[in-house]
Amino acid sequence: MKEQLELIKQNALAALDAAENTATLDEQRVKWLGKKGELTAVLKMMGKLSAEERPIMGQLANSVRAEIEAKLEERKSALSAAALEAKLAAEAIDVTIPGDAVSMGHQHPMNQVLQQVKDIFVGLGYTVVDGPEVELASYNFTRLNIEEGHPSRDRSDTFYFTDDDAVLLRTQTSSMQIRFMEEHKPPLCMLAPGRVFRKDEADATHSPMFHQIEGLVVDEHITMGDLKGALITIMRAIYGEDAQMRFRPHHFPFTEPSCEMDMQCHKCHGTGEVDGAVCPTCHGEGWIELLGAGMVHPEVLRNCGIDPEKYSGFAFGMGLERMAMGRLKINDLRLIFDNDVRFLNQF
Ligand code: 2NL
Repeated sequence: MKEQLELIKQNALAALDAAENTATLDEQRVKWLGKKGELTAVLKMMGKLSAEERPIMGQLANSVRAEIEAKLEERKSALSAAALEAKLAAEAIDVTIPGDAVSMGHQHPMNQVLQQVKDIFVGLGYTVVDGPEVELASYNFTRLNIEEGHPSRDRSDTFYFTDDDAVLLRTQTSSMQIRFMEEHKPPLCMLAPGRVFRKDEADATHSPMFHQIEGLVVDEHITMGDLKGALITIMRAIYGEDAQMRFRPHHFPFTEPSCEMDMQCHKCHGTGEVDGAVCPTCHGEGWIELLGAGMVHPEVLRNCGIDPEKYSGFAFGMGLERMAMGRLKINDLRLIFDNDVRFLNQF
């Protein structure tokens, strides 16, 4: 019996030493120490021993069990340490490997130009205001001295919401300036940039939605000279100190007198020719139309509760896309709205 116990001990310890994972370790535990295990089988034979032998063998059996249990514990912790080691090695992250570059977006080219223009006007003391795109015809047309029946109010040109043509998508940001004059009394100096809507088929120079920037200054003794001075200052800030401009007489219902301002063509420098051919940018004109402006019509001031005998003002309006196209040399308006990153990334 002593030999049997010695054999169990040697075999068990050797088998446990050889166990490569916790599953095998558990099988071995059952095999040697379990209810139907080798050690139990030997213990069952204890009854056959003499009274003197029994405590000696009992003690030996207990020490064999204790040794096997100790070995089990030792192997268990060795295996779990090895498993942890392997897991750590497998999941190791090299924090020094450069990451995937995140490509940063940037402001849309049109918003870049808008921001520049706003900065310049804010520097001159203008207040930038925003307002509703769904507007009343009263603010969009009537109070701007655009009478009912005027061609610009035509249903084929304007997005109306109601059958009585009272509610519409604003066709110009002037509606904001009317609202501003209702709330504020002169002196006032404001800028109204925003989206406007007209029923136009989209082509290289038209879009049913585009952006406008309008400005308005009202105070005592404001003259056409102030208008010209303001516009020349602003255009030099945007296009450079040597920018050449000209003013031409024009007509708007909401200003009197009215004018348009042209910028000398940056491509042909006013000659209308490039390499002996008609300039592709200004089509031989030598000038590019940039904005409309004028002295606020007395009727418009009166419509806003401002006394035209005491106050006068100037106003101007320009298309932001047209401005961006000129500044960034973009030849098709639709590119600005398509938002193809191959286009946007060029700016
Ligand atoms: C253009 C012309 C213009 C105005 C807008 C205006 C606003 C008020 C009173 C008088 Cl509240 N005028 N705005 C004046 C002249 C021209 O825009 O061609 N825009 C793209």
